[in-house]
Amino acid sequence: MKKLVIMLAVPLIVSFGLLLWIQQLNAAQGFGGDNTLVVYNWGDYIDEDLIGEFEEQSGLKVVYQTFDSNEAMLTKIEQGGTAFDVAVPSDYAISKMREENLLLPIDYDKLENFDNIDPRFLDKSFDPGNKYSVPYFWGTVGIVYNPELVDGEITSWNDLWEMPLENDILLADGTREVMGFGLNSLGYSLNTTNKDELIEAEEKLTTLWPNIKAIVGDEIKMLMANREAAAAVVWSGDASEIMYENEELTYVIPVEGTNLWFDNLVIPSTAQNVDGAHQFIDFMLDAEIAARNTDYVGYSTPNEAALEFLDEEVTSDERFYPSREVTQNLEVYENLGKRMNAYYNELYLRFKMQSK
Ligand code: SPD
Repeated sequence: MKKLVIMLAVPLIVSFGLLLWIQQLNAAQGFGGDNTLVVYNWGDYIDEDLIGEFEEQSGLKVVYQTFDSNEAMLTKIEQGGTAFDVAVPSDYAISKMREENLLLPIDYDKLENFDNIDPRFLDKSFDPGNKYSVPYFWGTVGIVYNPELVDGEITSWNDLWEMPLENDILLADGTREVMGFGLNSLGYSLNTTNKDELIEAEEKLTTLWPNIKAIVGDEIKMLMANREAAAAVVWSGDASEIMYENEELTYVIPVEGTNLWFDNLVIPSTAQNVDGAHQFIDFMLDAEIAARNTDYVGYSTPNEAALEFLDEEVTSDERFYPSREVTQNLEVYENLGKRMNAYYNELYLRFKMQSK
């Protein structure tokens, strides 16, 4: 009996201690608690005016932090040092967070605006029934290019190797994105776990180095808009933003296929302000707010009710709002498990280290 009490008490004391430690750490950093909301989002992924408006409306102080990859976000949340109330992971990262018990279920009684979401973006395999996540933006990975700087039309991943593009290509820095197009260019799945296919993709990517100018983050938009490179592998929303800055450019979903991705709002399990998190998610789901955010960020919204407030020229553009017929042939990243993720990272790092 004594043994049983100890067995039950130890995990409880450890969890309580961890919670206390997180609270103290947050307090020391100047945030956390009932009047604060800690939001963790991708860089360049919100109209920051909306944060101020939410603060005014809710009376909460928003502490806003950004990340530049799912891997960076996951590491920080897994470490547990900061108690984020809302985060914005992508599909496969959501599946991983569910597996690791890092998410709290969404209380749909607290979301008045959830019906604004187009059902097409719900109930995906990474979160059946949307128990833990609410759609934020979606899109594809493809090639944005400047027809004036390229000799011909780019339609496929293999054009990046075959067209005269020496030192003229930028790549968005992401393991899955780069390994993914290497695999797709060979006709393989971007979720493959076949090591021979992965090595072949890495070796093929290495032969692209003479054409690669740089591997970069959010600055890719500014570089492309300023004609610093002829083509870039990017998320569709970045392409739309670049094309807004420079109308010469265009975006293509390569013929071999590509990644279809979904970024969703979630509530991490260490959240200190679960009620505030729901208020924030519901605010972002409001049709007019979502439309303003979409207009500002340039990515594609899953919020059907927001579409009527957006320019039809944008929402009917199949490059950024591809139809079901197109998306059904694209692949969503799967959560490949710890070992395979590490293997993808290892190959990507090896590829990066072979830069000229
Ligand atoms: N600057 C905002 C970038 C958001 C990109 N999210 C796409 C993730 C695809 N896995």
